[in-house]
Amino acid sequence: MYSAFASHRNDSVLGLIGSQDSTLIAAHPVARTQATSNQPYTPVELVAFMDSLEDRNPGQTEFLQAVREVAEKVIPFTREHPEYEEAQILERIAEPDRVIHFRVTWEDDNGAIHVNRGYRIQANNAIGPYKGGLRFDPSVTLSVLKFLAFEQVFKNSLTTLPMGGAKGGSDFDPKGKSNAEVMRFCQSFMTELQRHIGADTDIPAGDIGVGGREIGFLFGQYKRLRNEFTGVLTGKGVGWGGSLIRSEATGYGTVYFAQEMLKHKGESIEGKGCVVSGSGNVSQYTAEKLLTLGATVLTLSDRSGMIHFKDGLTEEQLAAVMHHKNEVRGTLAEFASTNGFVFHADKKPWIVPCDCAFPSATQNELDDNDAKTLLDNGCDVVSEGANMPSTPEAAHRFEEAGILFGPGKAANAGGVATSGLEMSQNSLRLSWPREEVDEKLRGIMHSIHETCVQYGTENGRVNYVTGANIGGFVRVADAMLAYGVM
Ligand code: NDP
Ligand code: 2IT
Repeated sequence: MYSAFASHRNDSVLGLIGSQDSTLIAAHPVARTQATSNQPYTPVELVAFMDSLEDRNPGQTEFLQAVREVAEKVIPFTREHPEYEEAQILERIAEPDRVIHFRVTWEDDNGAIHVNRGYRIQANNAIGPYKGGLRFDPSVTLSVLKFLAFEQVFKNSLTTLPMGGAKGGSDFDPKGKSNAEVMRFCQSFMTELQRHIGADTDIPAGDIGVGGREIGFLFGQYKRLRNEFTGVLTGKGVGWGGSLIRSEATGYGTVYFAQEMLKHKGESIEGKGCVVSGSGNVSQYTAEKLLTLGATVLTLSDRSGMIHFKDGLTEEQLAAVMHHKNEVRGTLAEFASTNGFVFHADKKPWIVPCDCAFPSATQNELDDNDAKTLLDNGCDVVSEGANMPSTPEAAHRFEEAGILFGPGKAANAGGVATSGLEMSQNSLRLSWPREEVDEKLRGIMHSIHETCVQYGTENGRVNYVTGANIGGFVRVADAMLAYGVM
């Protein structure tokens, strides 16, 4: 019986049974109540589980959303596998092992002092040391990082590599800061974080607002404070312990996953019209791989709005966008105006008719209306480069439509998988050639697809949300069972 969280609200389903709600009394434990039209049936156990979780984590909307998506799939599964239910595995995964919260004080170029918040959420290390990115963005909150750390547990499990789940970051905004300011912030951040991480303990990497520049400053400070050159961070430069293909890996992997889904249906990505959101690391290499494979890239976007490349993005144009975003650190609005592109301020790519969509910017960037527009326009492949970019309503709509919908924890796992390969190379003290890393990345994306097929095939069709959530859960759950009660 769900849920064994220590505190229950009085009006939870468990409380309702035998008291106020006759529908639920009659329904418990097998029948289901129905939510809004495009949502799946809600088992009573799910309501109880989510009520308890909400009591323990009030207001943590992103975290609750991420856990709910997993619980919708895992709770019905654990009813058929009572060993997981009895051991309260899902409740245990939904409570991070450790939440580290610290002050980051730094000085700007004018000598003014600033205070930011730093975090590291160590969610679960059942199958390997904690592993996951760092995000520097003003939107960072405890809830956002807890959702990302929770997702990471399942994603890392799907890669088959030995990595637990974590996430960290700060509400620091690198935009508009000088290199020296970013350096001082990173040094201050690492001065505290270094106590909590290590090559066999917890290995951070990049995410939104944390790229090669930030990883350099962070790694340099770790090395200075600890006097050791170890694989404590991934996404390092190739000349100082980084892996070839790591920069490209998330975007490439998201396209490889779309290829796998299409191949399973007897189709190919060649010639498909694709919309890509964002114009950062993941979006850039998603676009690059799509061009290499003969697909057409119709859009890129950022916080300022969207460019619609009516004739398809060219390799030269992509190189120019990459220079503008990575070196100039400017907006797409500026890029469009200096390069003669029509710019759609504050618009998202989902209005552009396409075959495939690659949401690659941030969480909840694609809502129910956007999903409806995409489906109405004939889009039948969605491969999520970002973490949780589709709102629950949008994700349910894709699932119900039966399109090829690869959720982030499967589709974007190529990034962390290649981080795992970087860790292996660091341990071996050697570097693998580009082709070898790319081949391993392809193999991992293929195996994630196989796992989704294994756990997500329903009536002859693959539900990738079901497959990814259950497939990711089982490996972590089995390890936790082996360790006993802790
Ligand atoms: P970057 O910082 O390199 O790029 C982020 C892009 O998304 C930028 O174009 C940014 O716009 C845009 N963006 C961010 N927030 C918003 C917002 N609120 N509204 C509109 N656009 C926004 O980050 P990454 O490419 O590394 O990460 C993108 C996504 O992919 C994230 O969800 C991340 O968690 C996920 N991811 C990243 C992995 C990695 O290896 N880097 C691995 C797996 C998932 P602007 O340029 O204006 O800032
Ligand atoms: O969300 C993610 O998987 C990442 N940001 C990459 C994490 C990593 O450790 O490479």
